[in-house]
Amino acid sequence: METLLTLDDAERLAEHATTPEAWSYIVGGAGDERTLRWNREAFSKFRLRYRVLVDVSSVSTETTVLGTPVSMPVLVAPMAFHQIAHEEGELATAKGAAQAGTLMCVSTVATATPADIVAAAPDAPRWLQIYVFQDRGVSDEVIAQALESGFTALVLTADLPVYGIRHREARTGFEAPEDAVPAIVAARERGAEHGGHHSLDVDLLESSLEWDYVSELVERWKVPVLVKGLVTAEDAILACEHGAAGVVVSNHGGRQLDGAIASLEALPEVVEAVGDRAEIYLDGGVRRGSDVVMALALGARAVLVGRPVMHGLALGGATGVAQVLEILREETENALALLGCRSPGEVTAAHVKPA
Ligand code: FNR
Ligand code: LAC
Repeated sequence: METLLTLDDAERLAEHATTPEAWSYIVGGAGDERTLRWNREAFSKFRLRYRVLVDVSSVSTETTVLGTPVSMPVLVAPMAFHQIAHEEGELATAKGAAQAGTLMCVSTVATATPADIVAAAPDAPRWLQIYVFQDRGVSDEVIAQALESGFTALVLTADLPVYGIRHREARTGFEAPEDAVPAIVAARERGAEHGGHHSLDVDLLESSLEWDYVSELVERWKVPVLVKGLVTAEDAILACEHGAAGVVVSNHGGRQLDGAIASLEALPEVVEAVGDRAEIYLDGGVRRGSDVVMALALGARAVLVGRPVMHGLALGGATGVAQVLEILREETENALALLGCRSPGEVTAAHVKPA
């Protein structure tokens, strides 16, 4: 594959490396795609206050996430169906993330089992994203297998009680590769009916979940639980009260409620409400190292990136994923140095102000 300079390069080139159907699913947002745009635009609503004459001859992007060491404050966001981008699917993503030294959050609706993903890159850190099937046994089996294979945390996605309205997918007629999704195959084997009118067969998923499910997860599985997909202080406080070890400030990459607040704009209120009771993560629209440090300055411990990873995967499998992540790592290192910081831990609220 050709060498990429920026994440935007990867996006531009990846369009030609995928089918129109897969592309519509990957890049699309909900409704008029306002939130999708706002996620990106929000990074122009704050300005970095950099400090000078700091010895930055040695800068490291390394940090920890829930105690796990990673090469940079950038993780791979959970995304469904990696096989639509590359035949090796999640196995390639896992290898690419491992090569870049960072953590992959694996989707419940991955096109590979947790055990196979671990086998592809055994020594890399991993979290499991959870969607709860109406047949709870399906989710429990995925969780049990992931934890046995060495996954270290559960990330409950809370912003998909129903599927967003996604016109791009509808127009191309994208269909999920459901037969290649072990969790969906298991749900069928256990008698679930095919609902079939969305790309993700969300009729299989539970739309009645409430906060007590977070405490249930915490008590049952005895690993840290994060709640992903909240954008308010109110919900962040509830997450803490129900035992969450972390929250991911996210609007699902603009794929769910159109008109929802940009994730970066929601970050300050969550940071203020949570304090040091839980680790705070952010995703949505992160495309530059300068975005990463801005999120850190606003109080995130790390960010997750979604679509750019799919773009890298489509372009070059594991190598493409590693290249995209390495671009972000190098840009983050550069931004840290120019901000006057030697490590992510040195970035503070004083490094940012509203535009
Ligand atoms: C997602 N996202 C997602 N989230 C989740 O919790 N479980 C999932 O299975 C998926 N699937 C999924 C598929 C695709 C193709 C995309 C693009 C996104 C949302 C994802 O985790 C994350 O919140 C956003 O992608 C972040 O925004 P950016 O980085 O794509 O702008
Ligand atoms: C999506 C679901 C699967 O955003 O999370 O497409």
